[in-house]
Amino acid sequence: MNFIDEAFLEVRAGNGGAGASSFRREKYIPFGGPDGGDGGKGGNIVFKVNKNKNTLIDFQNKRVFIAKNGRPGSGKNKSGAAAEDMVIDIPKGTVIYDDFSNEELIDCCDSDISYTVAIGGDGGQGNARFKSSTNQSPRKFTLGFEGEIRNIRLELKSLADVGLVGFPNAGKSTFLNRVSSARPKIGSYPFTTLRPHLGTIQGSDSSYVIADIPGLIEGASDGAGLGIKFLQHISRTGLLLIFVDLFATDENDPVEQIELLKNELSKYKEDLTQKVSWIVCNKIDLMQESEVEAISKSIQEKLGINKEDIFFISAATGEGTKEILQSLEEVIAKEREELS
Ligand SMILES: Nc1nc2c(ncn2[C@@H]2O[C@H](COP(=O)(O)OP(=O)(O)OP(=O)(O)O)[C@@H](O)[C@H]2O)c(=O)[nH]1
Ligand SMILES: [Mg+2]
Repeated sequence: MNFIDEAFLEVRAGNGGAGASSFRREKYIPFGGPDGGDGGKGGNIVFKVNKNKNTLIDFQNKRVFIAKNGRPGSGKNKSGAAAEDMVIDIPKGTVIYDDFSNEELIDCCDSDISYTVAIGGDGGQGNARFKSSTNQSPRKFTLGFEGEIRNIRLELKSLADVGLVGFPNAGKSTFLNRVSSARPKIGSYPFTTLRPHLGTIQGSDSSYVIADIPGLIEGASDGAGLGIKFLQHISRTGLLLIFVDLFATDENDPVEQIELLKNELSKYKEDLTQKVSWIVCNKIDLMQESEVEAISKSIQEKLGINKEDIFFISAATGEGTKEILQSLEEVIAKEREELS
């Protein structure tokens, strides 16, 4: 399945139905009054969160959505029927923007609410409404109003609790495979992961979601590699795990990797270095214990990062992963408690 996280749509609410111009015609009543009914309202365009959806793929081909028009009014003072709303299902975490002004219209976090984005036009008035003391038989009626037309952009931002960031090959996907039932592809080449993957971790008391996103490289904020657009998926996570490849084949030592990554994170529009982040040094199975000690020290000293915020693991063997999960569960539980 392809992961589509952006879509451009044109939505057209329905037009209102026209009012009717009609006169009562009954046997033995020669001058029946006006009895044209009003037109019905056009359908709204409504977005609704559907828990079973997790991508915007449905919108890849279908880009224009048109709600039905209201029915016209008719004689005998009958109003036209209002059109039903057109309801469009979207995944939780979709943000809707006006594509012209770029204004954020709606942030669809809540699954129980419908979000109206374009309003259907009101129906026109039938001639019965125009009857007055001076005009007993008006022919006048009005047409329905046009429905709103909007060009919108949908952007999907995952609602994960934890985001994994790191250079390609650092072992982010290996980690997610190990700790959750998500199965992102693992490969010994850079950019194995081309789209975000979400994994649910079942803790002892609660569960939480980790997002694995494609690797970042130096210059990603200027478009290098796959760029930084995937950072939108972790812009809502409370916590970042910055993955360091202890066995990186290029020359970047752990301290340099962290500096480079933080630099790219700081260039994202919502400066992501403001988030709580922990350092996860991966692939300790390939290292000597003394090397690990030295690396931990230099991260603490050179970057001023607390010892408790640095983890050493092997995603491949599972060593150290339990400790991270435990710490994650604790802080997430605390965070949720504060929010509730
Ligand atoms: N020895 C060892 N190898 C590991 C470990 N974790 C990952 N690897 C290997 O490192 C390579 C990259 O792993 P991935 O999990 O695909 O890395 P990634 O960070 O998801 O990479 P991208 O998706 O390209 O960003 C694979 O060949 C893994 O088998 C580890 O703890 N120890
Ligand atoms: Mg990967």
